[in-house]
Amino acid sequence: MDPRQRIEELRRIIEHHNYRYYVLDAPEISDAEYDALLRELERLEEAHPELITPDSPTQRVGGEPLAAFATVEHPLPLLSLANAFTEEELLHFDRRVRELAGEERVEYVLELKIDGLAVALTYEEGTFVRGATRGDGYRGEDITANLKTIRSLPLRLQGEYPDLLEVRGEVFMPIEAYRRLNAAREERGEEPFANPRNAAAGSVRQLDPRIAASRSLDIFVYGIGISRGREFHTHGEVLAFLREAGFKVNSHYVLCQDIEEVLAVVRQWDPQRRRELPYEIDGLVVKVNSLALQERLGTTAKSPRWAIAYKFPAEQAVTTVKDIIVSVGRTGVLTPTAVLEPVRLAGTTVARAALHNLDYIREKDIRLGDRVLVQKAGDIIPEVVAVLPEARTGQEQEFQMPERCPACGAEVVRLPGEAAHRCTGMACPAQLQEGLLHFASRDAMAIDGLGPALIKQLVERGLVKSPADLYRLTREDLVGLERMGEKSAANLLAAIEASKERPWDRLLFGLGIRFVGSRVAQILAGHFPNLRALMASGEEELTAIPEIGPKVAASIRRFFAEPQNQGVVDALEAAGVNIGGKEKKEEGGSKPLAGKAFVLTGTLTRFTRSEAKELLEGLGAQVRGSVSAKTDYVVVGANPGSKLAKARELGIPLLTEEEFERLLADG
Ligand code: 1X8
Repeated sequence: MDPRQRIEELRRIIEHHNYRYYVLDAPEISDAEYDALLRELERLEEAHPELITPDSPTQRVGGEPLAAFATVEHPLPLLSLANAFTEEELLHFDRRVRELAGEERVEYVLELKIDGLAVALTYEEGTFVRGATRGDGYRGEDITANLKTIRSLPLRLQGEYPDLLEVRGEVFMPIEAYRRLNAAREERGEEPFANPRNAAAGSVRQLDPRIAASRSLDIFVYGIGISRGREFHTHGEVLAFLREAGFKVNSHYVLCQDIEEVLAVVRQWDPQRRRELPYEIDGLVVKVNSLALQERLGTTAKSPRWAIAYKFPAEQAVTTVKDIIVSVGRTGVLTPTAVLEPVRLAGTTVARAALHNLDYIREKDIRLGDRVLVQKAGDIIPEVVAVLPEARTGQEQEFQMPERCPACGAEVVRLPGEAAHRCTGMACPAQLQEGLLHFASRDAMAIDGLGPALIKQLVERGLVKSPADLYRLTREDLVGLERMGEKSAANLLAAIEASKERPWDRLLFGLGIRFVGSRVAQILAGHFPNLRALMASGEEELTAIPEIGPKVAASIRRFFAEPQNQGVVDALEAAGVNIGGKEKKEEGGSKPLAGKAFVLTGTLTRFTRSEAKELLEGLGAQVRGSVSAKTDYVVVGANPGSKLAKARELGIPLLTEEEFERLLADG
């Protein structure tokens, strides 16, 4: 068969099975059969790259990460909905609609309000061409690449469709996927998302579509913004059309003859029933069914007059604050938590409530022993809504933040303008894993092979209590750890040994001083001959450096004033780590590439990407992730990506690996 024909056929078949699986939840073939079809298509497209089209199912998971999201102007604004919190307010909405319409009775469609992220999807001639976030309603971000990774989103429409179609919907993360994602994040020592909504928003805002692809996002569509070439008369008709076109439309919508019927259905959505859904909803949406009437009612500046969101009352309970405890997070932030007399709430027993920070506690005037009203925000994390002052006995006690870190005893500081109290100890056990990961990271000491799982083991077994302990590790310490053989142990020890010779600005960055990123560290290393000289400098000397402001200077002073941190520096120096030489670093003279911007694409044979970056930066150049008009040179290795095309388009000088080597040698 002509490959072109077979490719087309495979695409149709695969998208059909996608639809069966992801939209209808009714697969017709096994995963293995599906994979075989996809592989056949991939092979054919590999052999005939000229036949690849953006709407091919192989193109769902995009290639290169984006540098930034483009802004998209919405041709028709995405408005927010007015809210109703009581049945009374729904009746009021209905009265107003009927008044403006001059009608006795108005039909409504009642739908679920999905707690996710509003998006607009544009289809031209039935092909998905663009997806955007709501943004401020008028302008959003182009998240097409990330949306394509959602398997229930059709890349091509089925049946008869308008030539131009803009549909609206809500991207969300199913609760089960959210739980799995958070469990995996905690496992890796990453901050969990606070709720599925944030997880969905965080995933959609990833510049690398491969990350979005790994996140199990889903989408319900619920309306049309623009339809050119096809007319609809009722919202019910719109929903039926969307379903036929291949979209995932939530099945819980109900056509109601009047507001009384709406109220009856609203009452059916009790907390118990809500909890049975595999995704979160934050209310119900009531829409006028007739599109002609919608048009007549029009919109206010903020929201349509023909729709309203009914928000469920939060489930609340009254209990007592038995204690307020403080935990230290991985970044050193002290977080107070209320320990509650256990109480049943929204299907679970609640014994803790997040208090966030001291301002929050003072603002609500929460004291130990208080009777408080608690609720679940977004149905997940309990929070204290208010104190019941009438229940006070006078025995309640004001809470004080500890002055010393409960995990390590180092000084606790709160910076002006910040809500958080932080521990300043760099060997603080609460921050140790995160601190070590940063210390070993590519732009710091670049210790290859020292990843989160290994760090976790080293810390848990008490082998490493500060970054300096890394330099005391022996072969015997390492073999016997999970997934650690003789060879990897030897490699790791060699990598740790090699890191002793890093330029001292990288060590400085690796210490993890607040506000000292790698650029600030480089600037400081340009002004001080070594770490000791920096440690001995006063705030005035620091702020005399043009790029160093009072905030950074104070942070540096505070860091080195902490005995725990001085101890770590002593131990690092004793271990033989380079803390800088005697002489002040020459600036300018040896930086022949100062101010030049480089981009690397493809694989180099004689350097890893980070080596090439390091060499270039050593000569004063900047290495950027994407090509723009400001790029001076693009270094092209084997199998270059789209950056090469972009560079050609912009006429940016290209360097082969040989030319690049010569440049380094001459520099
Ligand atoms: C927002 C939402 C709407 C619907 C569901 N979930 C949402 N988050 C719906 O219409 N079923 S409508 C909407 C809006 O207009 N801002």
